[in-house]
Amino acid sequence: MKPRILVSREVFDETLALLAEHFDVESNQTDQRFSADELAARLADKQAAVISTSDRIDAALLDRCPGLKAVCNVGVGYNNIDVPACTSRGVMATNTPGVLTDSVADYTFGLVIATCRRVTEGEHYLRDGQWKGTYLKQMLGQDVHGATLGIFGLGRIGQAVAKRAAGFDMNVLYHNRSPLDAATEKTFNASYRTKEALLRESDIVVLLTPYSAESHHMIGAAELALMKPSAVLINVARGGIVDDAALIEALKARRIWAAGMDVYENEPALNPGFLGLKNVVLSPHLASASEPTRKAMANTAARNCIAALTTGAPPNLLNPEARR
Ligand code: 8YV
Repeated sequence: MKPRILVSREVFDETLALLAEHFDVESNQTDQRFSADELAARLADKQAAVISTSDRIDAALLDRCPGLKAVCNVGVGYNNIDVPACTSRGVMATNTPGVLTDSVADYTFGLVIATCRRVTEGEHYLRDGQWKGTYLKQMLGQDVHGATLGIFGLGRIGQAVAKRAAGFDMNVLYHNRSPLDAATEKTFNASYRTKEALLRESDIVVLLTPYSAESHHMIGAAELALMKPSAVLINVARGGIVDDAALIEALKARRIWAAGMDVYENEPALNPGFLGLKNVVLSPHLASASEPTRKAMANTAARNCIAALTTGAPPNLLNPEARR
């Protein structure tokens, strides 16, 4: 009898076909997100799950699913998974690093340009019938080329963004918990700064750090007050890294020039204070959403699931100590 698994959100047919070679698959192709209670009920008789980054895997759920051996995220961020709780119960947890790096870096640069050059504001202006012709001082923006780019989190995606910045002749600063080695800094032409110095010196601040209790509200009113009034903040990491209410106040008061957001606190129920502002670009968590990349993510999660229940050694295992 094949192991039984759950695919908690809609995936591609090729992903389902790959999984069906190994498992008895229950899949949520209607893509209606399960409540915590329904997710636990559906996992109660499963050995593994391919899940989305919006599915919360915590101790309470795991205690209702004693047969679970692996949870496999379709995504690189895994703050939705209580990994220590998985480990203590012998449940392997995996993610999908690498396959989405360039798509997220591309989108990040698109959000930088759209925010600095007011692309979406211009489109709304035109669609609303306000455009009566061009004039010299119309919708003036900030230049991206030659600007100082400050990256919070110079990991895989941050380094891909730094590579793209070279093409725009940008000065790249970064902040990590500790400085990278000189060779890596040289490769990406990036200079380490403390958090405060990066905020003060950057024209464009890009957030690419993982979400954790440590990074919760890493950017709040005090940090926004350090930024230049002409500066732009870009969040493509996770909702919660920015105190959205503080950001809204800073945007209203023009304490910073603009923001580009792809993730939000309590998404999809983002703070309604964003909706009336013109100096913010809002996108619905799309940074990895190219078709090839989302297929690669789903298939990577599937291969992690297959390996977890066959060899016990999934390629992207977050908690090796959980292996039984
Ligand atoms: C989402 C992401 O997972 O990879 C991540 O961490 O945030 C995104 O790629 C996306 O919503 C996939 O479902």
